[in-house]
Amino acid sequence: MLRYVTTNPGKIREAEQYLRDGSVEQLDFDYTEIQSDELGPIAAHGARQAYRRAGEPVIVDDAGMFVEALDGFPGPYSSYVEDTLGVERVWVLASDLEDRRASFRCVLAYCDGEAFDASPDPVDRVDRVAAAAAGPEADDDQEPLPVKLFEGYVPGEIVAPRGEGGFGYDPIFEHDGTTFAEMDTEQKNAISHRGRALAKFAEWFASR
Ligand code: ITT
Repeated sequence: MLRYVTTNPGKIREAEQYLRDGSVEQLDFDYTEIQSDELGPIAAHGARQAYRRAGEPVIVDDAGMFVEALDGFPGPYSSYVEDTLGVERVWVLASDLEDRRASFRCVLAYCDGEAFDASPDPVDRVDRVAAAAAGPEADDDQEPLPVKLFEGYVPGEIVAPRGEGGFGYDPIFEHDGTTFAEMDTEQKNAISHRGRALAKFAEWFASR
């Protein structure tokens, strides 16, 4: 059984459209998020931790909204900013900007304890936490758990909140005139960062 490791049921609703027939189940495990300016290492570290916990194939996804004129803020800190500032105040901050271009990005990390072929999608082989714990005397030949990464991106614009669907930043993210919160799951998946990453993953996973 494939476990989608998240505390966010919204992610599961989206993932189920790609991984049907009860092949994926939520594992509500709040893995420790390392701090990084990039989503990939955060997701990869979460996948290693979750795999060690579950002992079964796992998917972890790390996502965020990046506002261009704010140098990508909140980006990898989207979760912290949603919990502290709140999404409406992110809009208030951005409403002063002339350039309101933004994007959503998602990196989906898969780990089942086995090795992978390289490309086309990157394989994260650097177990940063284990390396830091082992210190400078670490044995460089020791293979960390490989994690396969699948990325998705969607451009859009930050707008005043609209819509009741979705979760997180969806009400303030508009793509082609419609916010993600005004779309149903199928419409959002067809264009979203997570949908794109899931489509790549589902195709690869089917042949694994
Ligand atoms: P897990 O870490 O347990 O999976 P989370 O919701 O914290 O749950 P992320 O760390 O990936 O997931 O999300 C970072 C933030 O970005 C968080 O505030 C989410 O609400 C938001 N977010 C992620 N994907 C989103 C999406 O598709 N639409 C809107 N907001 C999203």
